[in-house]
Amino acid sequence: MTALPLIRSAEVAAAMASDTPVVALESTIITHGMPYPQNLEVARQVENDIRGAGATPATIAVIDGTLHIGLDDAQLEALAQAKSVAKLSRADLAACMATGGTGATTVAATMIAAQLAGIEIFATGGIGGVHRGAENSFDISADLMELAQTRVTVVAAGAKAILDVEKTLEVLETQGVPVIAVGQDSFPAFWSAHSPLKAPLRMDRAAEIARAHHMRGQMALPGGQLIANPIPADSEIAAEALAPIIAQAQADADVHGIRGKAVTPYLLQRIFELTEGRSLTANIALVRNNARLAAQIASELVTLTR
Ligand code: PSU
Ligand code: MN
Repeated sequence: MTALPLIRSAEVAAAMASDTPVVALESTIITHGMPYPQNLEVARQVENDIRGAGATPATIAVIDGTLHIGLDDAQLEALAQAKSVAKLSRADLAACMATGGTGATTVAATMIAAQLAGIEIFATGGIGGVHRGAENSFDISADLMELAQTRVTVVAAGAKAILDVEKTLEVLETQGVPVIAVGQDSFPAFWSAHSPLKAPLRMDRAAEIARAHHMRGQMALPGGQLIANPIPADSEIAAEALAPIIAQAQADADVHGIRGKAVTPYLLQRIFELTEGRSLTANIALVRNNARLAAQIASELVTLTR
């Protein structure tokens, strides 16, 4: 039998060998979520935020058929500059690897890769969810079903208003995914700290989040937790300011017949244009904030499992 083509970077392998905390990072946010060169700066910054908080970053991507757990700077740069890199979710990951392809991993695919590599905590910006109009399009991100079956805790800034947030929370509840707001009762709305919806659960400390993750493992419950960490107040954009912009982006997507995997990247790019870059500034602040919290959770988890 041939071995699974999975390689840990030297930094990640050393961290895991010495039982120190590791945080997984996705790569679709680099290739499809932000424009070059900010995407490269952010990828580096987020890695350094995690190192600064005492953990080791493991950015995940498929390069020439190999699943890489941790990228070096040249690999990060190549991904950040690449045009037309595949966006890999659960459905595409194995096929890409089997055919020697190169692709960026979404939340769902990054969770699968993290679990294969033995990494339990993952930081990102926003997860995919139930799109507006899903009652007609059936567009529901595979990220939600992944959270139900793969035991990785994902730190995100809630769900963005390009999604139907209420339906997204309903699907997560049906799938048995704990949704935990950090330090507040409301479910955060990505670019804004608060949405009108109450989060099902609330925790105020990284140690509690780590304990809940560990408890699920002890109970052999499959699936992860969604940690909804609000954007720092000084970086948020008011929901009222964004509402018309999101409506415009959605209308443009409909006019241009954008479907399937292209929907999320299209909306993100359109909102970036319509806010003249303000959406990106906020996005960067919240991803870095999530990375720091994920590093703390990973550190707490190490003390529980050592
Ligand atoms: N939301 C963001 N930024 C992103 C994504 C979502 O704010 O970059 C990416 C993530 O990789 C996520 C994916 O897993 O989009 C979801 O895509 P889809 O809706 O096609 O499942
Ligand atoms: Mn979709």
